[in-house]
Amino acid sequence: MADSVAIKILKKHIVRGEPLKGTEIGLCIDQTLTQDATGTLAYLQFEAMNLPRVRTKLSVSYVDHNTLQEGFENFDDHVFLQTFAKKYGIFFSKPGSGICHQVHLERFGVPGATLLGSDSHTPTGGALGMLAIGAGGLDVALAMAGEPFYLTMPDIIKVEFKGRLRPYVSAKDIILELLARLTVKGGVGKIFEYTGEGVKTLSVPERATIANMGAELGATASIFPSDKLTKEFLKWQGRPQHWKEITADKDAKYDGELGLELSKLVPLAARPHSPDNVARVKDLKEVKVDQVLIGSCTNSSYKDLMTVASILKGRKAHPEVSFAIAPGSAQVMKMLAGNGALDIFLKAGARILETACGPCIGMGQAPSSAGVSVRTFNRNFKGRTGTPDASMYLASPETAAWSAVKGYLSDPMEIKEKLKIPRAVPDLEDSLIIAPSREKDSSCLEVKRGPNIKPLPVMNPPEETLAGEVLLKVKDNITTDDIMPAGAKILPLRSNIPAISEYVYCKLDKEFPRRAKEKNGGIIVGGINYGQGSSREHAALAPRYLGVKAVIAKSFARIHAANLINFGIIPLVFDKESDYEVLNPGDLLEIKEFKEQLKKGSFLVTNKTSGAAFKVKTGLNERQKKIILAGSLLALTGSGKR
Ligand code: MIC
Ligand code: SF4
Repeated sequence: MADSVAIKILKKHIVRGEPLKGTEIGLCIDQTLTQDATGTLAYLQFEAMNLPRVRTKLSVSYVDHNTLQEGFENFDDHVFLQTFAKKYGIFFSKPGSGICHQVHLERFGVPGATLLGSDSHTPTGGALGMLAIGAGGLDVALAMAGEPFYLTMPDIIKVEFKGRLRPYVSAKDIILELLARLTVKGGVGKIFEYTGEGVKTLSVPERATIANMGAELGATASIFPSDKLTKEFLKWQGRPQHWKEITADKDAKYDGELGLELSKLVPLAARPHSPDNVARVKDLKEVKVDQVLIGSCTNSSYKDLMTVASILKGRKAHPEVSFAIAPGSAQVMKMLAGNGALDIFLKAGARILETACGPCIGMGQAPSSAGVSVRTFNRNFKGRTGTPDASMYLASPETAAWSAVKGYLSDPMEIKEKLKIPRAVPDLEDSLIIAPSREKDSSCLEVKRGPNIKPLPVMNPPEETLAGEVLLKVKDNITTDDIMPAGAKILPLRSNIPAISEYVYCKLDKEFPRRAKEKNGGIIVGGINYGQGSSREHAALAPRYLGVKAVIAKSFARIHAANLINFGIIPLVFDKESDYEVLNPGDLLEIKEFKEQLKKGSFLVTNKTSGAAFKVKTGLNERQKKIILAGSLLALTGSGKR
């Protein structure tokens, strides 16, 4: 049988079901990663499973999101994570070590392995030829406990690259082109597998940029072959033994395919407020820029930052541009310091930021009022910068650096000189990565928890009649940033569900939490692709804490739908999309004989306010129905009862 790279890895890891289109499969997970903003909950959930140690081949706990220590909360969380990691057999990557996806690529990723991470950009690992998937913290906790990870068998789409990028056009422009063609929902239920001659011209960090922003397409994963360039990268990382060749068979079958001629691409940018709102940089030259930020898990590799250094050498940032650079890892930072690039940045007038997510998640660097910010990041959702009326453009490091110099969004193809990127001299840096305790019995080790770490809420099973008011009606493509915003003020509450629930939907409707509590919970109505974006399970758990019982939408994003089910909120899909139009906030909805109707998977909903009735369905399988009936996945596994 001729297989794709994805199918080869899937076949080695499927422990439940068959790789048949549309059916549920259970995957054995080799590696997990968590980051601090989702990690504390994931580990509290793992703890509830009462196991002495993780059962994966490798688990890593990163601190990269909540690194601003304005109060005791974030540092307390770091201490919890570090002491937890030591006790339960998990590597701990300290703040300053770098952004989880960049560090994982450098130090831990293995071709052919499966990786599950409690961060939606985990698919970055696909650059190494691993099957890397983002999920909610509870799914990652279960994977650490040795349980399979369940998902609906995705379609495998072949993306064939032909030709080679021209100078000053980069991997970011490739993925922006795909976003322009496919939109933010174009990848839902799909794995993109990259093939073709063009792939051989892209190094692992360039592949990582593309795999990273597969998340913006809504894809389950993105995967590249593990070839000579992968071998070179791993050798360079001092891990040649981790390489093995994995390429697609010649006649491998795919569920769909598309092609891209790399030599035809030009620099692109995603305009506010969606990563698929793409235009040619050349056509945006009137846009005056107030801020340029280079970094994030999309574009902070050695290659990216040396490209920036080559452009900035002998040049200065425009005096009216606030310019900052955040290298992706301590390793990258050290190499930049060693080869003079840091010096170039400083001379160009750049501020050097910590090796962390930083401004990408609203931890500082909020733009000025109505300011224009050009960033090499992956998400430009409204308000994500921290400034509600700011405009964010997503672009390549080349475009960002050149725009910083010019003061306007500027096409780097205008630059006449050749890019000069010195070959990297390996200079590994692991001093911020702490290995777990090797003791066989670590039961005596203490996990330290500060007062911000609150126990998980208890979630009760559903009632016979599911009834509630429409608490909120929202439009298409609602993001988890809309549902549960991040930023320096709210992120420190990630370990405290009662406190963070006060911010649910606060940017769209400040009164939502009060109303939800007053009405004793209720129902949310949404449009297409509800819950796109991050994997934060807080976007399900906090609404659940406020009493939300169901979300009725036109369609859902994969990770958020799974998170809703895990926390006992039923995701329901309109049978007829036109029924969305006639629902109003405040309508009282009722589903009688809920359990009976759940068995069938379709429900009759009565609108007690208008007197009308309409049908909704759920694609839930038997396993997921059991979770809903138990009240939550933790309750089902017996670890949610106290
Ligand atoms: C993001 O980029 O939105 C985040 C912050 O990394 C999230 C995770 C989180 O909300 O903690 C993600 O992408 O999953
Ligand atoms: Fe961090 Fe931004 Fe990457 Fe999310 S997208 S992991 S916040 S750098």
